[in-house]
Amino acid sequence: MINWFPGHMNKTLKQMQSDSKLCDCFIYVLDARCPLSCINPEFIKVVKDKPIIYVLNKADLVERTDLVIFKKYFNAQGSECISLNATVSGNSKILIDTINKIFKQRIEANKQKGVNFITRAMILGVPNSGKSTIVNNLCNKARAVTGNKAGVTKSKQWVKVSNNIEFMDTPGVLLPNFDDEQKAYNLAIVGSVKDEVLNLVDISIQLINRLNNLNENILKSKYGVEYNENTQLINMLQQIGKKRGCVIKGGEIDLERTSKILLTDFRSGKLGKICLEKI
Ligand SMILES: Nc1nc2c(ncn2[C@@H]2O[C@H](COP(=O)(O)OP(=O)(O)O)[C@@H](O)[C@H]2O)c(=O)[nH]1
Ligand SMILES: [Mg+2]
Repeated sequence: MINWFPGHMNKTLKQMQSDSKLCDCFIYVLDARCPLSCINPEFIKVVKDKPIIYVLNKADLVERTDLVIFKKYFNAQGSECISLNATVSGNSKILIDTINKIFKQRIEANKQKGVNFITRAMILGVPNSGKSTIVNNLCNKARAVTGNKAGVTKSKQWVKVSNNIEFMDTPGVLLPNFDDEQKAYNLAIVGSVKDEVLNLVDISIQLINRLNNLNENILKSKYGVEYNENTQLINMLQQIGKKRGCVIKGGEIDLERTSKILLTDFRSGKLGKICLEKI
């Protein structure tokens, strides 16, 4: 369904594996609307020995109960997990606190020796998960690139986000492999895959299907579209189009335009706080 080049992914993974040697920990930014779909299991294999902090970003777009469930899930794997609305200035500071908590012993041992130990982190995640927003949030937009450090690969630059924490300046962008079609669709729905390479009608049908399964009232209350088990999903999309005035000559519904409206409504939270995954 989605064009993806395994060769390209292998190259990215290799680069990240090599970059990961320069880092003490990883900040894996996930879209809270489909956290598991955002995870590339290959990455976890290549960096298994260092702490990963999972960030359920865009927490403002899902219910608290969903955040609690995913937090428990990642904690059970021995990882820290925080939820975040990175668009609110100051919120991302919780990441600094979490990193300091993980490396507390090492930081304090160094302090006693009079050394300000710098902890380095790589921020990574699928496109559009909020990586840049988080970094800008922590840097108050004035990105302080600290430049090369002795003993650190010259080509890497670091962004200072607190007095003892630096992020690798280029966030890692890694899509999961799309073997799991449902996960691929979730990513397309939340906007992690460029819309240009997608069939938006196909993606919208998938969204309608998920919404029907979650709660039939979502589409009913927003567009007045009723669902029963005999309803064809394409008919529901047509009804939404009719409701939203996406009619072309001859009374035909412009499904492409309808799909864009539906996806935009979902992505901006206008359909409510909705998590696409259940565990
Ligand atoms: N609602 C909401 N939107 C967010 C949040 N974090 C980022 N965004 C938005 O998501 C989009 C992608 O963010 P960006 O930082 O560019 O993602 P990146 O591709 O991972 O660097 C932007 O429009 C952000 O404003 C959040 O916590 N909540
Ligand atoms: Mg970015």
